[in-house]
Parts: sequence; C-alpha cells; structure tokens
Amino acid sequence: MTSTDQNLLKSIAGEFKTEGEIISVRPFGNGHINDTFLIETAGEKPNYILQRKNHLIFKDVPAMMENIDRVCKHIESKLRKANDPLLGKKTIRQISTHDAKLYFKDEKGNFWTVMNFVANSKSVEMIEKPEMAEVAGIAFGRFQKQLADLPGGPLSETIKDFHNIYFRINNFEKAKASNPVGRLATVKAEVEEIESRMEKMKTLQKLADSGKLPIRVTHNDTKINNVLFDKDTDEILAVIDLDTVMPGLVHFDFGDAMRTAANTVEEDETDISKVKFNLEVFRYFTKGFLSETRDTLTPQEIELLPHSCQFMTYIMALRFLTDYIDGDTYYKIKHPEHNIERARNQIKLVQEMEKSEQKMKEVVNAAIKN
Ligand code: ADP
Ligand code: GN1
Ligand code: MG
Repeated sequence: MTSTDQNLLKSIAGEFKTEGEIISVRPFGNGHINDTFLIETAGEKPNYILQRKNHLIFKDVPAMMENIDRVCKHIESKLRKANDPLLGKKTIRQISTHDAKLYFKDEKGNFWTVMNFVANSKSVEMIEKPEMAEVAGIAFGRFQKQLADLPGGPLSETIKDFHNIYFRINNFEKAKASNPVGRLATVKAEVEEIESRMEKMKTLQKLADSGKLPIRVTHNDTKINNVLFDKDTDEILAVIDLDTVMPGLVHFDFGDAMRTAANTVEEDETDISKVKFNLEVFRYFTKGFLSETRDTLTPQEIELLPHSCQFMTYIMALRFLTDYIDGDTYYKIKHPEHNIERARNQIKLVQEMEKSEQKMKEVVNAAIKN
C-alpha cells in the first residue's frame, strides 16, 4: 500500500468517533465482497474494522447499516439480559461518524463503515477440529433465536431474492444467452451438472412460496469465516458479516455453514479429488445448532436440514459458474480461472453430499432424539 493510500484511509477512519490515535490502517481478512481494513490505534486503546461496503452489490447501504445497527443492539441487549460474563468481549457495534451517521460517503460515492474490532479473536477458513463445529452450530442457532423477537418490523432486504433459486437460475440463463466473454463452450460439463439438478433444487423455494416454511430472521452468509473464535479458548465470541441479515429460511444458515465447515478443503481448492463431505463436522454442528433451535423449528424444517446443505452448495456452484460465464463481474477473483475452480469444487461437494444423504438424515434424527 502506498503512503497516499495510507493517508487517505487514515483520513477516512478519522471521520468516525474512534478512540485513540490511529497508527495504521491495513487490509484485513478474506471476504469476497467488501474491502476490509484493520485500524490499529496507539497503546491500550481499542482497534477497529474499517470497511468499504460494496455499493454495486448492496444497492441501499444506509438501509443495510440500519439493519446491522438494529441487529447488533438487539443481540447486545440479549447478552446483557442473560448477564453474559463475556459481554465486553463479545459485543460488536457500529461506530458512528462525527455527524452521527452509520456510514461515511466519500466524494467518489463509496460507503465506508467502522465497527469495533473483537479483541483476541480469530476467524478460520476451515474448521480445525470437529468440536469447533459444535460451538459454531450453537452460535448460528443462537443467533437466529436471539433475533426471533427483533422489534421494529421486518429488516430491509439488502439483496433482493438473495437465495431465491429462480432468480439465480434466471441470471444463469441470461449469462448463457449473452455469453459475453465466449466462455460458455469451455464449461459444458459444469453446465450439465447444474442443469441436471435444477428441478430438485427448487424444493425449498416452492415450499416457501406456498407458505409451508416459516420466514425467519436469518444471517444468510454463515460461511465459517463469518464467526469469530476466541484465539485461546476457541469459544465463539461473535457472529459477524451482518450485511445480509434479513428475512430468510433456516436452511440458508444451516446449509451455508455446512457448505464451508464440512468441506474437507477450502471452496477454491483445485484438486477436487480432495473435496469430501466431513460427516463428523456435520454431526457436531447439527448437535450444536439443534440444541438452540429444536423447540422452534417445525418437523418439516428439520427434515429438510440435510437437503439444505446440498441446496446452499448448489446455489454457490451456480453463482460461481454464472459469474465465470459473465466475465467475473461479481466476486473478487485472484486469477482468471478462480470462479470456475470454485464452481467445480462446489459441484464436487454437492456430489459428495448426495452420497452422504442417508447418513445425514440419520444424524439429524439421532440429534433430535437426544
Ligand atoms: P466480507 O463481507 O467481505 O466477507 P467481513 O465482514 O466478513 O467481510 O470481514 C472480513 C473478515 O474481517 C472476517 O472474515 C474477519 O476475519 C475480519 N473481521 C470482520 N469484522 C471483524 C471484527 N469486528 N473483529 C475482528 N475481525 C473482524
Ligand atoms: C460472499 O462476503 P463473503 O465472502 O462472506 C457472498 C456469499 C457467498 C460467498 C462464497 C453478499 O460472502 O453469498 O456464499 O461469498 N456474499 C454476498 O464464498 O454475495
Ligand atoms: Mg465475510
């Protein structure tokens, strides 16, 4: 990073009501959507996370920040009511600007936000041991439970139809029809894998559309790197990346967590023979998740939990493939083949999950009985 960048970032950070002298602002984390920076301050003062929110993807950043602020405050009030001894370590909150806004808009139209950095925390790209999956399951299950009584009406839909399979299929069809960078002919096998499963993958949306599945407040991006573990104890401190918290199905959160945590490799591993579904991680996560949610979920929601893992992996494969055909307009990529590599990896994971389907059902049934 050049010193001009550094100065610019420092001056943007200076728009917010942070404590202490800002020493440096440097790139941080591994997100595919926003630009994230760590703000380091002098001495014992807290550090912060600065983000440039992707306003091409999140069309109404002010509404999104309002959502996030409501969610953070509600969770903090729940921790307070429960007399959580780790309240101070677990709380995440948005820091406002000097003129009391939740974002700073620069002259180029970029939206910047700041939140407190959760001290002594780590995020992981891959689960390090199955026990970490159980605490992650508790954290995501509890997150939904905590938000079940969020006051103030429904949250804004920050990305319309985010996990609506019909919307994603429509984008895929459009990409194929326009084939803007001539890649379609090179991805025939992947297109076939996607198309052969399309009907089955409409199941959740059909049930939601006919009112048979409850709409809850869900996170919608429960990738395992979106929880913060305590560096020393591996306890969960916070669920982060709240940009997509909005109305959704329980399956979006359960499925996406398993798509990432129960993959034996990262989502862009190119040696797809290494992509396997880790049933032990699934068992631990299911146990943790259901320990928090079993009393509120309907029998049909529970029955569809195994399917949700295939669904969320499939929808990511579809989105990565669509973005590849489209010429990489959505996800951050590190090289030109990145999106197709991700798509292949996710297709392989869907196949692995299909092989484990029966066992996954047995795990869910056993967890419910316990
Ligand atoms: P993106 O939407 O691009 O994925 P995230 O909000 O997930 O962005 O942030 C990217 C990474 O930054 C996270 O995976 C995590 O490692 C780190 N991070 C984000 N917020 C915090 C925070 N409040 N405290 C500590 N680390 C954080
Ligand atoms: C994006 O921002 P990040 O990296 O946590 C994406 C998710 C995908 C994920 C795939 C807003 O999540 O939907 O599951 O990449 N977020 C958005 O890795 O599109
Ligand atoms: Mg993230």
